[in-house]
Amino acid sequence: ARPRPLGPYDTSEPITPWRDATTYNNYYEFGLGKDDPAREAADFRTRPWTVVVDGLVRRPQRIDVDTLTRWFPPEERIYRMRCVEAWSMVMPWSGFELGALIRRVEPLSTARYVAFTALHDPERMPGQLSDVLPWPYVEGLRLDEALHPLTLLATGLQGRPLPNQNGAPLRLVVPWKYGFKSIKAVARITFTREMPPTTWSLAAPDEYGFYANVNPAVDHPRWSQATERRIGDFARRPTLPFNGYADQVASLYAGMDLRRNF
Ligand SMILES: Nc1nc2c(c(=O)[nH]1)N[C@H]1C(S)=C(S)[C@@H](COP(=O)(O)O)O[C@H]1N2
Ligand SMILES: [Mo]
Repeated sequence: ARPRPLGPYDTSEPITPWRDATTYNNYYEFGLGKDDPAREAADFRTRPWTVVVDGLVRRPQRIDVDTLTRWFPPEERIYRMRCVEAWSMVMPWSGFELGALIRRVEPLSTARYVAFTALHDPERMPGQLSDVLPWPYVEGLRLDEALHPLTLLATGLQGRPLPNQNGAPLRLVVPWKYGFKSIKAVARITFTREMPPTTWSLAAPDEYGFYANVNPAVDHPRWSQATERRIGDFARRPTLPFNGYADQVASLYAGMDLRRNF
């Protein structure tokens, strides 16, 4: 098949091979090693799967994940992904804009943030038997970040259903932020007035902030963020502000001190 023309949100950079994208993963619910999730999540059951939408919305509801994809047919978006550990990939996600779901549930005017909660089920996610992180994994966005057209809920990768190790059946993708913001196995989406807690800022507040925008000028306390290793490449490459999406998202942070709000 002829490749589809690239859209305004796509990168034309070479796609990370399937094998790397599905065997080099961070997913602490299924182990700490990069190759643990591919093995340990192999039998994870992702159906039935209900997403609870609640908090400050006019239409709180429980939605089956297959209903979501009927409402919002997934499209492909080829995005860069930059982990805070200074490696990166190029991922062709299938997904729909989180904004489409947000508009459908009608947030109240008091809603300022969106909180995400991953599944909490230690029998199915054995990593949750260890206290390496507080469980469940939680993340959050400001409402305007959540509404940005780059922000996706992904259900597929490289034209296939999302592999379990990449966050099936539903995973957030926020390509201008470090990878840990892109929470896997989303089970609950809650609209809040206050900034919600996030797993890595709870675990290590001086290392990981709420915003976590990719920023080559702000080093992690233990390593530089100025460069990254694209998985599959040998040489390192410079890391771009907002992971190369500055034209599209920098205005969200106008007037903010991004060294303090890291
Ligand atoms: N629930 C959950 N989501 C998670 C994580 C996790 O441990 N648990 N790890 C994060 C981190 S640190 C990264 S870099 C990305 C990795 O996504 P990938 O395995 O699809 O490349 O998932 C993020 N989402
Ligand atoms: Mo990460």
